[in-house]
Amino acid sequence: MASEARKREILDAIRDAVVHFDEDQSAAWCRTVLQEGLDAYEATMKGLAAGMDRVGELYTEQEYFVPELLLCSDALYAGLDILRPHIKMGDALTKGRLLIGVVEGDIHDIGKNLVKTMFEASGWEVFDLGKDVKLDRFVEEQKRVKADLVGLSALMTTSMMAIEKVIGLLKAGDPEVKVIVGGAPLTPEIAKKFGADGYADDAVSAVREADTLIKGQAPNAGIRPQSKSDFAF
Ligand code: B1M
Repeated sequence: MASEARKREILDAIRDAVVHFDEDQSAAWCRTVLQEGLDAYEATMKGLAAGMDRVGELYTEQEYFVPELLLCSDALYAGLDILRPHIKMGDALTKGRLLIGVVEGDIHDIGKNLVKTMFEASGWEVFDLGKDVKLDRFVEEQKRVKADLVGLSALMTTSMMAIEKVIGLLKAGDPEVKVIVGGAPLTPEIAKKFGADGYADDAVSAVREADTLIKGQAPNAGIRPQSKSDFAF
């Protein structure tokens, strides 16, 4: 097992590979994670996602622009492809079916894909509608799939307004449907105001929240204040 210093070195190298949009290095260091027995989820969050946090800062500082963001995303995915099959959830949680997508007007799907990965790693069956999903499509697909839970993601203050509309449409069609929401601009308070049943600020807590929700708690019972990760505007 790697020492703490070696672990830090590996996580920093993954983060830097994402920041410097170096796909080869990202993949190589993620292979090192597996070879040296580090936790794949920790490497995803503290290496790959941490890199994307730094990229967000560079974008805000106008050091990076949209083309760099896209290249950094490619580097993140090069590493995630290697780590994803090794991500496991430790707890024995309730299994169910999740329908998930990023709402209309929003093409940010990295966070949604991490949430999807954690649900799959926990044994859930996931129906992924992708990104920039038309509001009606959530309703149509939910009628078809009859998932235990619908997950809505948004990364922008503008696009998150669509979440309230989707929840309204979903609940008009089926008042019993349970909806969990997340994404950097959302908070537990906004989630509650939009009529969501659950909220989570990261992929692991999303699975835990889902567990609480489908065990038959009252609407909004799952929503409680959580710490927000940094969200740079
Ligand atoms: Co852009 N972008 N982007 N972007 N982008 C942000 C979001 C922004 C905050 C950057 C900034 O200004 N500082 C800003 C939004 C500002 C606002 O809110 N108003 C922004 C902007 C403005 C834009 C464009 C408009 C830029 C332009 O074209 N001028 C454009 C939008 C186009 C559109 O969507 N219509 C745009 C485009 C892009 C790229 C395509 C280049 C790229 C996305 C690539 C991709 O996703 N495939 C991109 C990126 C990479 C970012 C930043 C830098 C990083 C986002 C990210 O992937 N984070 C972002 C800045 C930032 O966030 N600091 C930014 C890493 C990821 C792991 O975290 O997504 O938060 P996150 O997911 C977390 C949690 O939020 C949570 O769990 C996840 C894992 O822990 N979570 C859930 C997410 N969904 C959940 C669902 C749940 C539960 C939890 O339940 C269902």
